Parts: sequence; structure tokens; C-alpha cells
Amino acid sequence: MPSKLNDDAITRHLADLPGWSLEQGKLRLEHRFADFSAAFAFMTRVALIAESMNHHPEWFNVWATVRIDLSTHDAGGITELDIELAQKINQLLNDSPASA
Ligand code: H2B
Repeated sequence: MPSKLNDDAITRHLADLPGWSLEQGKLRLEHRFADFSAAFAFMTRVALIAESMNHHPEWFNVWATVRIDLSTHDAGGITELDIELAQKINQLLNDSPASA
């Protein structure tokens, strides 16, 4: 289990994670897609990655908008696992940016 990152480390990682911010001790991304199908296709891709990492997002979807909060529950904070998942999510968005 990776250990909790301190605020300095989180800030440094955020510089390389466009779209993400620190909200109440979690990494947060909110993204608006073209429509529900694009949003849900993205969520499906994230779900498969999350399952392969055994590291799962907290998320919220309304029609074309998806909000994701990442933290490591077992560690009680943000760890390298959250950074890794955020990087993979950004890669997905770069590969198929079906944004509005
Ligand atoms: N996801 C996240 N975000 N944090 C965890 O601590 C976590 C997880 N733990 N997915 C995993 C599953 C754990 O509960 C199982 C038992 O391995």
C-alpha cells in the first residue's frame, strides 16, 4: 500500500495533471462531454482501468458531465495510486477528447 503524499508532493504532481485540483483532500476532475453517450463511454473505459488497478474512483455523472474524486481509502489520503489513475484518465481524454 503506497503511503499518503504530503501537500508539497501533491502540488508538484498537480502541475502535470491539467484539469485536476485538490478538493477536500481528494484529486478532483470535472469534465463535460458532447453528450451522455460520450460521458458513459469514458466512464466505461475508466472503470476497466480502475478494476485492473484495483483502485476505484468516487464519481458523479449528470448527462454529459462527469466529476471524479480520487483518494486512497485504505491510506486515508492521496497516494501515488491516485496520481497514476489520474494520469491514465488524462491520457484517455487526450486520446478521445469528446468534450462539449
Ligand atoms: N479504491 C480506492 N480508491 N481506494 C482504496 O483504498 C481501495 C480501492 N481499496 N479499491 C481496494 C479497492 C480495497 O478495498 C480492496 C479490498 O482491495
